[in-house]
Amino acid sequence: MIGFLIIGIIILIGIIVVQIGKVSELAARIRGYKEVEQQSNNNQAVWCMVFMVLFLVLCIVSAIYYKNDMMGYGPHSSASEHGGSIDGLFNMTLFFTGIVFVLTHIALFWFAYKYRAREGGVGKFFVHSTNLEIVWTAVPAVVMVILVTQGLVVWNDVMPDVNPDDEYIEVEATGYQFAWDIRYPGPDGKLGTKHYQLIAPGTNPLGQDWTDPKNIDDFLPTDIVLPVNKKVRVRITAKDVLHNFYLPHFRVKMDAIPGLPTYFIFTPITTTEEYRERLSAYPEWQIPADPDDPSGPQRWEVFEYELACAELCGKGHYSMKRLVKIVSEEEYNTWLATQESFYKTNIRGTEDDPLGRLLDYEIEERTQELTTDFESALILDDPAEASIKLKNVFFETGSASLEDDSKYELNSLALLLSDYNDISIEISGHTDNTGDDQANQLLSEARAQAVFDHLVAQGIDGARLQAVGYGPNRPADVNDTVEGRQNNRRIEMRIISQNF
Ligand SMILES: [Cu+2]
Repeated sequence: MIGFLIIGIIILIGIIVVQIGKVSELAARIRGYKEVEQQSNNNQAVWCMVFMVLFLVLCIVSAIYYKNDMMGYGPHSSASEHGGSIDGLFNMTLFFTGIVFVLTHIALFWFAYKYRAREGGVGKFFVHSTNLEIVWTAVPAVVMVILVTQGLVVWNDVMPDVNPDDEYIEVEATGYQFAWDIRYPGPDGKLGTKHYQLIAPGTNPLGQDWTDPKNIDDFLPTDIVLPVNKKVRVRITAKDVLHNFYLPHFRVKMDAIPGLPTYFIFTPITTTEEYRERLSAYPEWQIPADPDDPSGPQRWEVFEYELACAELCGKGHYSMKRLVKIVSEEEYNTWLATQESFYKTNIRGTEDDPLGRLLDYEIEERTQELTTDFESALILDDPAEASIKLKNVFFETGSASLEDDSKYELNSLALLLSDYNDISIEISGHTDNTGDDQANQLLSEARAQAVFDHLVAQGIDGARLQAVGYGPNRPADVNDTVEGRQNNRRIEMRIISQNF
């Protein structure tokens, strides 16, 4: 409806303009063309001057008005180390182009005013002016040289790759229609290899090669979290069309090209919290973030850095957003610790898994835990008081045959016993109280014996080991919950003698 009204109004205005034209034509016929034309030329010349002044004033006023929303001004000084030099370059370019902008507009409209058509006016005609040509060639050339040289200086400053001995975090960003996959290298600090033929939507979005150990700990987080004041190298690539990795607050912008990895190196210097603090001083940011909830948090309180795609890559282009969080080193490490590797959460144990074993760091963690338990028992006045649960020894249900995964814990225990070769231990089997007592008793004995046999097979002297079964008689937990019963079914060890 409103659309029709607007079209109607436009048609009416058109008719009015045509009618006014006809009226002035008639008036001209009455008064004489010359006089009307002169009057019209004078009017238009004055309007040109009015337009020029209004236009320039509007440009300057709006630039000042929106200053605090523009990168590089107000609260938006760069949040990265190199960003300042890019802002400087931008300001220098703006300075020169600003002068040209104002002067050419003044000249354009002033000439239209000054040299408007007049009765008997004749244009000055000249064929050639060497001086003029020198001036309009030399002045832009000098300005261009200044801008390009400065640009090169900044480019060389911003773009060099990392040195091999630099300390930096490498992160990978892969753009696709319409999102980013972010990959972190995990504890080994190295991103694993990929191959496009391994890409499988859902199960292997990046085509990681699971036989490469560097891939095993790589993780794909939702947000980009980075520690402040640490150099970051972003590997940038794309899976389908051109995208562009754009972090406006950090003055980072680099094309993501399928088949041609690019990179950008930057050092964030302002945490998200500090940036919010900065914004909080500006009235534009002291308004409710949600206009429908005036008592809710203010704009500055919910500010987040973001990653956007700056390439028009398709109809979902606008949705390629990821949050970027700059935090303290400490918070970063806490966050890192909560991230699970993609392999571990999505691949392990599936048919795509070529490995089927514990990861090195998990073995390391388990060994560490057992060693700590063992060594803290040793320093007790009576080490025999401490029962050490072998948390990672598992049996097949109802049987005394060890599951394959138990070997890691038992091998660690064997190593400990070789290190502390003056120690004898008791290995005890325990069950819950479900089922027949006699059967439970036998099962606990058989399981303790299985551990005994495994240790002997590892080269531990059987004389240092005692296998005992306690059946359900020494519960570690209650027997009326699933969890409690599970805690009761266990293998424990106890240091029973030590010959110093
Ligand atoms: Cu895109």
